[in-house]
Amino acid sequence: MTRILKIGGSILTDKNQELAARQGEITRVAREIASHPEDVVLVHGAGSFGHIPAKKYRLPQEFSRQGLRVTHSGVARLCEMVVEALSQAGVDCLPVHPLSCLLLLDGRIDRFFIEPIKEMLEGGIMPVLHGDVAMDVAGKAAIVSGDQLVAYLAKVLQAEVVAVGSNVDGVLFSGRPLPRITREELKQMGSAIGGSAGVDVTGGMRGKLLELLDLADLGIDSLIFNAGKEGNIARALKGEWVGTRIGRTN
Ligand code: IP8
Repeated sequence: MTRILKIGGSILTDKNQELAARQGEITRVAREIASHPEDVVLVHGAGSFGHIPAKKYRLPQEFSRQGLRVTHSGVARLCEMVVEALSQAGVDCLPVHPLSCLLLLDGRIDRFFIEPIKEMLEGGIMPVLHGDVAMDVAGKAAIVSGDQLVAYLAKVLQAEVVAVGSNVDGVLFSGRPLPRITREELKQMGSAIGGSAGVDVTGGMRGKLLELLDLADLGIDSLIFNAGKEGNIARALKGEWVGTRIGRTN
C-alpha cells in the first residue's frame, strides 16, 4: 500500500526569508513520519530555498542558467536537511532529485524514470523528493512543483493514501476548512479560494487543488491538511481525513 505524503515548504522553512530552515519543525515532522514510515514516498516543498531564488531569476518565465543552478542547489540543501532529520529519527531514506530523473513538456511531466523509486520502496527505503527546477523539452527553464510530483506519483504507483500537508487546516472557505471539495464546488466558489501567504511561484492553494482535482478525476481521492499541528501527519498517514478531502464530482 503506497502512501504519498507531501510536506509544504511553509512548514519546513520561513517562506519570506531566503534559505531560512525551521530546524525544530524539520525534526518534529521527521519524528512523526518515523511513527508510520512503511511504503511512504515523501515529497517536500521548496519553501524559501526554492521560491525566493526562482523569483529572483524570474523562473520559469525566463531561461536563466545561473537561476537553474542556484535554485536547484537551494532545494537540494533543504532535501539534505530533511533526509538527515529522517535518518536521525530512524528512517532509512534516500534523496531523489527530480531535475535528474524527469523531463517536462510545457511545464508538465512528460517522462519520469521512476524505477529507482520503486526499487527503493521494494527495499524498505523511503524516497525523498522535492519541488525542483527541471529541463523542459519545449526549450524553456521550468519548475516542477511538489504538488505535480504528488499527483503524478500517486497515479503511477496507484497510491492508497495521498496527503498534502500545508500550514492551514485544509481548503478554507470564509475562514473555515471545508470537509470535502470537488471540481464542481471549486468552480462555484471562484476566487474565494486563493494563493499563498509567502513567496510562491507555483500557485499556492489553487495550484495544489488543481493538481489534486485531476487526480480525483482518475478516482484517487486525496487530503489537504495542516501539517503544522502535532499529530496530524501520523493521522494522515493512517488514512484519516484530518483536513479537506479532494474528491470526484458525483
Ligand atoms: O514548493 C516549487 O515546489 P513547491 C519548486 O512544491 C521551486 O511548489 C524550485 C520553486
